[in-house]
Amino acid sequence: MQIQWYPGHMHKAGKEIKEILPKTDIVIEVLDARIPFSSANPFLAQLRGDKPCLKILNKSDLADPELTAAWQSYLEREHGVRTLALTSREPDKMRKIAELCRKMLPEQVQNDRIVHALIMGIPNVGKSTLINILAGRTVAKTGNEPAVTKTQQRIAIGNNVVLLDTPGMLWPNIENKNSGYRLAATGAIKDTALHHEAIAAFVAGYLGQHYPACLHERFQLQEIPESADEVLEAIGRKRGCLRSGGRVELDKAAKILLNELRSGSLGRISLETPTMMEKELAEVAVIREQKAEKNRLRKQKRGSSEG
Ligand SMILES: Nc1nc2c(ncn2[C@@H]2O[C@H](COP(=O)(O)OP(=O)(O)O)[C@@H](O)[C@H]2O)c(=O)[nH]1
Ligand SMILES: [Mg+2]
Repeated sequence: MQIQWYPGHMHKAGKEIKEILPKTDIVIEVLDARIPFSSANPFLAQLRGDKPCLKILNKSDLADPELTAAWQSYLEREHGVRTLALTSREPDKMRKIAELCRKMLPEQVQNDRIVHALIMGIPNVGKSTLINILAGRTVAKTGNEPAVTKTQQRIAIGNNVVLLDTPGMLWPNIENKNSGYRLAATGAIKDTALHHEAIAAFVAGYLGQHYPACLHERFQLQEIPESADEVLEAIGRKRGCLRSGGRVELDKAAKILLNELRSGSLGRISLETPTMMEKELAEVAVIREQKAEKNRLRKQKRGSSEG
């Protein structure tokens, strides 16, 4: 799946983050708990350096609690990283963020200094909702549209902690093909009509492998077909998405499956694990190396033909 992010946007966001980072004590990275790898910005870790980082696994009401716990311990293996699994359904728990930020910065607290926290994350992970809950009033616009231009805000959230809301935008993990599917499946990026069926087939195949019980319960599938396309077709058949002649209307089946996944009707489902992430990162590294090698060869060839 091809997702276009303009290099100009990336460059601008990177530049803004570099400017603001020295003025901050801690980074709060908001992730989608269902896809903590795919919803992370791949360059943030690098930009952040050794600045402490609190990773919020947000929308945890929609994620598989067991996998969320696994992700938390995995992510916390990194030095300076702490995690919290949160949901806007439990605003009181969200308000613990300020307290944890201070705990992570003993020096700041000892000297009675204000803690400046930079809150970041890709569109649609629930940043604005979280900020409004922490601020105790509406300071950020929520909704599905990512705001492209936005001015920097400073928001006091109690406990002597001030939030800095990033302008510009962060892009998700797009180098990995599966991450593209997961981002589209969760609604983090727009799915066009063209990709609808492919995204739903990806989800159907994944559910067949990792959540067969959900397919049994929700769609009464007795046997789970081998291929992803067949799973989607079986779902469509069970839901009566039939054309005259008995053919399954796949587009309709796709919409049903994606809607039910996104709304949580299928239950609490996570779409990736730390093991999957490590495997995919290794695959991406190989592809990247192959591309670089091809480029080198092409340049060599050009060089020798010119010389
Ligand atoms: N289920 C669920 N939905 C959430 C949660 N937080 C935010 N949302 C929804 O996710 C969408 C995007 O939220 P928003 O705060 O605008 O995300 P932002 O783009 O990161 O600022 C909205 O429809 C919110 O209602 C959550 O914890 N659980
Ligand atoms: Mg927002």
